[in-house]
Amino acid sequence: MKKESAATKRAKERGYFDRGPEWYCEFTYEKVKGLESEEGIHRRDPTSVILVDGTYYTWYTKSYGAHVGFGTGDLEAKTFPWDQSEIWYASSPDGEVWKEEGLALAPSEREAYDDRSVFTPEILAWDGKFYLVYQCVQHPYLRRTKNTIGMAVAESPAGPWRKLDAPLLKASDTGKWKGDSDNRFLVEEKGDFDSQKVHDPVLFPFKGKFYLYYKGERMGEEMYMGGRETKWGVAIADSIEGPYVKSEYNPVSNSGHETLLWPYKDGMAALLCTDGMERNTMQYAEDGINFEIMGAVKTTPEAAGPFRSGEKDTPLAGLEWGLCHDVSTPWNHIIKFRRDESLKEYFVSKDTYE
Ligand code: AAL
Repeated sequence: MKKESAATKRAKERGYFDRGPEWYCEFTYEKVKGLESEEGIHRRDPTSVILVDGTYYTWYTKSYGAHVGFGTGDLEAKTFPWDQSEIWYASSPDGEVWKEEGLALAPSEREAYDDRSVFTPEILAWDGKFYLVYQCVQHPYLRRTKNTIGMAVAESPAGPWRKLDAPLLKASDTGKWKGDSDNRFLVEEKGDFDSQKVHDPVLFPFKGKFYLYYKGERMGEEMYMGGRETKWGVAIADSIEGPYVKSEYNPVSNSGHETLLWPYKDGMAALLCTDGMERNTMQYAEDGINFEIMGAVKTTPEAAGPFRSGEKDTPLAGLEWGLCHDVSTPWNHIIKFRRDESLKEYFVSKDTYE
């Protein structure tokens, strides 16, 4: 009886050699005019790209000036590139040349849940209206600050935007800090995967309801096999403005950082990036909850917002191109990614022989 290694058994169990390259791709990147790196300004975390009456639109985090981090003693000091941010939007006739149109959302008046920063948006065009979901921070912004997710609604991409009165989603109330120092790693109890932060919201109409996927960050966060302890969750609502109820199956990923999902057939496809043992894997969940690994890629666009083409007959049709950010330079800026098809020639498909 031929002996089999664990790797061979695993490949057989998971059907590695029964599949073609349909879940594999690489990416190319290019600068886009109008959103290039600009001294003194951060532009990052772009939304998906939507096409409205022949024009492309995206929304993104915009902030001004350098950040100084925490612990300065000045509660007004900018902590992160995404602190004291606004959400701006841009339009394009072709996805290549972009025009910064202006402000979409600013933080609210002091004391509001989003009075410090509004950032990391995502967009959904639904039933003739436009919905932005985004991260909110209420002053002061400390290491232990818990953030929320907000929603704003408009009749047009140009706004005006109406913010909901209360956050759409909050971090879970399941952890317990240890002591009073502003150290987010000192905990009595870590709590759930989203016990400190709910980040990177993205909203889909799905199976007759609304699915709000998001990244959770945990109090007392640690580093495991492939990076930070960041996982995705989903909250589900019957109506688009909520209430959103977190799935009892959360977390729905064990890895990943910014959310990157798109509809495929009757389910949800995903590409996990940056953190965790399953980073750089393509995943699919027919039910939108139970994701299975479908493939692995070399690299991923960071904080990607794919063009929402509506195509969903092939696994990567929803990932043809889009915008993402480049945070490798002093001033974060937005670039374009494109799925690289040229590699297909390296895959010898079965019908090549016949
Ligand atoms: C982004 C996102 C969230 C984080 C920070 C700004 O890429 O993951 O928004 O808070 O980084």
